[in-house]
Amino acid sequence: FEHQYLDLLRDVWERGDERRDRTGVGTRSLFGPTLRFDLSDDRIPLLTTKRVAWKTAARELLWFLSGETNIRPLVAQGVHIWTDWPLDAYRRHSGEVIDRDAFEARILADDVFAARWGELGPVYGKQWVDWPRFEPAGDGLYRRAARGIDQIAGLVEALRTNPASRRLIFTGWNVAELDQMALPPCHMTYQYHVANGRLSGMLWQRSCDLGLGFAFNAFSAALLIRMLAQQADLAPGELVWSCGDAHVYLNHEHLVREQLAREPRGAPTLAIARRPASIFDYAIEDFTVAGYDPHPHIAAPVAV
Ligand code: THF
Repeated sequence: FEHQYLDLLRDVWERGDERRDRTGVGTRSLFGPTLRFDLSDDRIPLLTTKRVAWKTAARELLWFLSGETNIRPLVAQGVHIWTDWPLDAYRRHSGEVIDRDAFEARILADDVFAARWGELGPVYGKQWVDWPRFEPAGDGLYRRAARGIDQIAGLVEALRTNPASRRLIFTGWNVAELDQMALPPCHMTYQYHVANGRLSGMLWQRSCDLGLGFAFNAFSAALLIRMLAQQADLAPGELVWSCGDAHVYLNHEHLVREQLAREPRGAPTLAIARRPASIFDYAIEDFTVAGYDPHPHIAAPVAV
C-alpha cells in the first residue's frame, strides 16, 4: 500500500499538471487515482516513510462522529489541524496580528469568542449525523425539523439488517449548504460493501493534499471501517481510496524528495480494546497501534 502511495506521489510530482490553485500556493495534480489496502490481520494504513500523528487523526474522526463543527473540542485535546481556517477568517475580519497559540488560548478561555470564531459551519460532523431535513408545516409550507438525518446511525443499522445493499453510503456533500462551510468536504463520500462476512469501504475524495492530508484521510477511513465492522459483527475487508484531484503543493518538494528516498518498514496494526455500545461511544483510549516504527516526521506547511 505504501508503495502505491509513493508511486502516486512520484507520478504527481513528475507528471502532474502544474496550476495555481485556490490557496495561491500552486500544485501539481493528476486526476482519478485509486489505491487499495487490505485491512485483514488488524493491519492499518499508516505511512512509515514519515511519522504520522495517528491519534490526531483518530481524535478528528471521533470529533466528526460527535456532530461537532467547532474547533474548540479539538483545541482542548491539543489538536491543531483545523485551527488555520478560523484563524485566517479572524485575522481578515479583525486586522489583529495574532499567532496560532494566542488564538487557540482565546478559543479555550472565552465561550463567546469560541462560538463566534471557532465555528467551521455545517461541515463533516453536521452532515454526517444531523443532515437537515424538512417537514410539512401545513398549507403547503415546510419547516426545518428539530432533528436532521443521522446518516451514520442509518448506515450501522443497514449493515446489520441489509448487508447486501448497494446503498451503504454516507456523504458530507450537502450542495445546499456548501456556501456556509469554511471548506467544502474533501473526503466527501463513503460507500461500504459486505462480502463473505467482510466489510470493505470505499472513500471518494474529491481533492487530496498528498503531502499532508492523505496520511490522515486514509488512516481515518480505515479506522472507521474497523469501528463499523466491530459494530456490525463483521471482519474488516479492504479500503479502496479513490480520488478526483490528487495533488502535491509546490512548497512540499522537500517532503516528496525525502519520502521517496526512504524505504517503507514494518506493517503497523491497530487494536480496539473493547466493544463500545454504539458507533458513537468510542474513545481515544480504545485504540492502540502496534508495530509502528516510522522514519522521522517531516514538517510541511498547510495551504489555507
Ligand atoms: N487543506 C489542505 N491544504 N491540506 C489538507 O490536508 C487539508 N485537510 C483538512 C482540511 N483542509 C486541508 C485539514 N486536515 C494537517 C493535517 C490534516 C489537516 C490539516 C493539517 C497537518 O498540518 N499535519 C501535520 C501536522 C500534524 C500534527 O499537528 O501533529 C503533519 O505533518 O501531518 C485534509 O483533510
